[in-house]
Amino acid sequence: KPNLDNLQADIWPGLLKFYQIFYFFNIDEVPKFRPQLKILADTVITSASGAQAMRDEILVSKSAQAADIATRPQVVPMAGVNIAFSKVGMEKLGKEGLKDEAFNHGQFKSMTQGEGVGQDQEDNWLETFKNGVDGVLLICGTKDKVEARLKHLEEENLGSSCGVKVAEVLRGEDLKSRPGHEHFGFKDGISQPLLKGLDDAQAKLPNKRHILTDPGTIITGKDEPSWATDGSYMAFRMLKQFVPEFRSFVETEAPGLNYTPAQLRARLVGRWESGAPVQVFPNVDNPKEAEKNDFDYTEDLEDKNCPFAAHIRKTKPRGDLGDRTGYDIMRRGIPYGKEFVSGEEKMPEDRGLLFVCYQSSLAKGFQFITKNWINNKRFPPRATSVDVTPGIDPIMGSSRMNNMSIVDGKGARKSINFDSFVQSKGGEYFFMPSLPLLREMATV
Ligand code: N7H
Repeated sequence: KPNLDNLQADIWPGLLKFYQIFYFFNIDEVPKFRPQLKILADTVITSASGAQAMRDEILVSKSAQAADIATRPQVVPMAGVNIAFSKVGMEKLGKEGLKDEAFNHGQFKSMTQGEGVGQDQEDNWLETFKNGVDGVLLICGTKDKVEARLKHLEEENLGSSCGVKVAEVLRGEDLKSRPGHEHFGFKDGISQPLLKGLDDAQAKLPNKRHILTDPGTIITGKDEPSWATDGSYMAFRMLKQFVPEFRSFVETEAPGLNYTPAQLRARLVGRWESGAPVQVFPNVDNPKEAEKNDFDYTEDLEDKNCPFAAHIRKTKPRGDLGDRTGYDIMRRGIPYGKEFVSGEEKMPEDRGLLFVCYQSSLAKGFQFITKNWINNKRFPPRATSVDVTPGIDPIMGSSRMNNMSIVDGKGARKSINFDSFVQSKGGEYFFMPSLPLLREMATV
């Protein structure tokens, strides 16, 4: 069980994010930065236990984060801060020896240079991420407080007199008209691994999955040097979403598949826009069951309700793999850019997801899911027993000219083709150290 005073909060239980700033930086002068890092570790960084206390105080209404905008005034203004470092950043601060190969190669190499994980187009990457960054500060909470916190940090602990130089600042915000949803229109953040010893009470609640995940899947422990205990690898990805393109694709394809556009959309993701799982509610959305997560695919061998390639079946195959855990990620992203308005022309807006996930091994987390599941047309393997090739995840599949298998509204098996609706603008792999490790890095 991790020490909650040592663990940074975004890993678990998660920093609350109505608004978030990602402050990417490079360390120019280590001796000047070290004392600032000490101050950050001692007085600024939010620990898991600190966040738990904040949550109790802040969320007057249990459902405030997901609830309608009208309930927002119940949220007390707040800001939480976490910090993570790339391989180069860790080394500058004297910590070598983390074992994760993808982390050590960096994301640019892993995702663009043919190591088989993804097919990111180098041209679409922000220069900042091509060049690499040493670290990132995550500042999360309510807008005014988060902006004020950044201003304060820039005056006190960041900047040239503190040995750091800003590389890129990205801002994400919960969608105003549909809080808790992402740009394609779907409720996000419903299904997360529940950690043994930490989430046991949650796992007993109605609608939750009762399966508990070993915390070692998300939080680093025995497979890394002892100084890395109570940390986690963080994969950050800036993922641009082509929303008008996604919507018009669905409108065009739905009639030929004997579905309404809403039914087809639900089958591409595996949940309706409300969040209700299409596996359990195949015909119409059921917003009352938006949070339902205690379902499985075992009884749906012919994938009539939920296509094998649907985003959530690809990324979390549940019973398709006999419910083996060990390949879980803790997702902590936030949308960026303006909300879609209907009637919008194609491509006017840069909008998408500032995707973040935590895991104790990128090889078993982000990289594994991307390579072996999302972009593997034969996954999940159970499909082969009914002679079906599932195809590529329609939400995250990275290549051009993807296709997936889908049973249409009249029960006929069909195949649909699509270019990806999400484009990577780059990112980086980071390590998020425990608070004691931050203090060690701050002192030599
Ligand atoms: Fe995904 N989307 O809007 O379609 N995702 N995702 N994701 N995703 C999920 O269950 C989305 C991405 C996972 O436990 C939901 O909380 C979009 C990457 C996993 O059943 C929706 C993007 C990776 C789950 C979306 C994106 C994953 C999941 C349903 C990028 C990993 C949990 C809400 C722009 C490599 C599955 C929910 C489970 C759920 C969407 C990216 C993985 C709506 C738009 C890169 C593991």
